[in-house]
Amino acid sequence: MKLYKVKSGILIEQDGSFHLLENETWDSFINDDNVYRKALESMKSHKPINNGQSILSSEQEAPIQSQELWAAGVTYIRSKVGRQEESKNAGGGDFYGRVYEAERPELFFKANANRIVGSGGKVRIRKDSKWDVPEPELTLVISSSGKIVGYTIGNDMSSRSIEGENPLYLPQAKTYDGCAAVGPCIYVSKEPLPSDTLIHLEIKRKDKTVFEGEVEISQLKRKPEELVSFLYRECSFPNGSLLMTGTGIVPTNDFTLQSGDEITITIEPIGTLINTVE
Ligand code: DO4
Ligand code: MG
Repeated sequence: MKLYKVKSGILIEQDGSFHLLENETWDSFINDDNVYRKALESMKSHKPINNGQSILSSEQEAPIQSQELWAAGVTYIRSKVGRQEESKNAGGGDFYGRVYEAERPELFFKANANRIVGSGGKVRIRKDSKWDVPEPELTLVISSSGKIVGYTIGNDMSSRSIEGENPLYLPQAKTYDGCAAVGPCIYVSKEPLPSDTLIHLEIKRKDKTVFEGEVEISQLKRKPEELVSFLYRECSFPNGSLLMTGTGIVPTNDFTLQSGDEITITIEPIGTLINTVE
């Protein structure tokens, strides 16, 4: 079942049928350990509507309100290797290898809603950056109690030139206006996503594919619950949180994003997140 944040409320989609909840706020609906069951019950008490698709095309927003967006790093071997290469002249190579093996994962604060766009929005590259990539990441939706209640798709936009110059510049490489996209919806289900779930990234420039890659979430070095337990150790989240689980797709070192590029990330059964670079 898919939950969309739209201007007029919350739009539920299941098997092509849409139900609009106009009197619900995103924060209280999503921050619930039983959101799947609650959504099923809401579908029974709200008649199906026939203009769901048109509401989606005109009213869709990023599926986040007061939640903080955090991110995990170096959780796939490809991210470790890519970062060791980009920081080899800065003496940072060793840190990435160590965090990949360590018990404690890398977790960092990414953004709150005002720096995030939804599907169809424009992500940005920093003016003081020369080497930029999207990072397509399975993103967990977590309640205040620390339960994973759903999934969305995230793009953790990253400056490789700034992080590669010195890993201590990570917050500047990662957090700036338009630094992340999440969406298009929150996928909720009774069961967790299967381990053969694929993350697919395509980058198009003037209608031509300039990069394409794919990774299975079975390649994730850590369990989603392990990442959540570290995140919730000493931080409380009164409205719940979103946690990007790291990238397993890093374009080759000769690739950098350009203004106008279209970034498409697909994770079925969640859907597709599409953004252009401003
Ligand atoms: O270590 C820096 C950030 C890592 C990251 O964002 C990732 O692996 O996805
Ligand atoms: Mg990342």
